[in-house]
Amino acid sequence: MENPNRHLIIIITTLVEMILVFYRAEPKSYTVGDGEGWDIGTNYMAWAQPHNFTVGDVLVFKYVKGQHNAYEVSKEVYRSCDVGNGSASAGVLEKHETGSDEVVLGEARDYWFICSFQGHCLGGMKFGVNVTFALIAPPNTTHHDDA
Ligand SMILES: *[C@@H]1O[C@H](CO)[C@@H](O)[C@H](O)[C@H]1NC(C)=O
Ligand SMILES: *[C@@H]1O[C@H](CO)[C@@H](O)[C@H](O)[C@H]1NC(C)=O
Ligand SMILES: *[C@@H]1O[C@H](CO)[C@@H](O)[C@H](O)[C@H]1NC(C)=O
Ligand SMILES: *[C@@H]1O[C@H](CO)[C@@H](O)[C@H](O)[C@H]1NC(C)=O
Ligand SMILES: [Cu+2]
Repeated sequence: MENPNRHLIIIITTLVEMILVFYRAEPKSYTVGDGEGWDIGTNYMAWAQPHNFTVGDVLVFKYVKGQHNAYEVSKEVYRSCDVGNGSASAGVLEKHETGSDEVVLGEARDYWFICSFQGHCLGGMKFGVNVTFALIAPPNTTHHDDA
């Protein structure tokens, strides 16, 4: 005998799953370094590490304009802290220098950030983030029919 509520249950379950998916996908804004902002003396790799960044999230760099900057760079420049002549071919992809930079993580890839002021990158103003699609790990709904 079929449970008359079966279809209702399926509809509710589907709605709940959709709500969860949209909730997970909602972009978040992160202030780099939290209350410390973007400055010398903070371990930014340690700051970034526990976060799961997803496409659409925003990084906000807060610092005194003219004393720091936030360059998005290649992995090589992140490693070496050497921005060369500062061009794209030297590995500098984007320059943010307003003191309140909102950087949208628009793609699912690695992003690398440094401050290009002399000694600041070597002093720790550098980190990378792995940005993934919000839906890359949906609830495990693997079916076993084809086993
Ligand atoms: C990040 O993802 C991992 C693995 O899916 C999870 O264990 C961890 O709780 C997540 N961290 C945050 C801050 O959501
Ligand atoms: C900047 O340096 C790169 C190599 O790092 C070079 O390919 C490029 O031509 C240089 N650009 C300018 C404008 O000097
Ligand atoms: C992202 O993850 C890959 C694979 O785990 C790793 O090789 C890479 O260094 C990570 N990038 C960052 C910015 O942590
Ligand atoms: C999903 O569940 C199946 C069976 O329960 C398991 O073998 C598989 O490893 C799970 N996948 C993930 C990503 O957890
Ligand atoms: Cu700096």
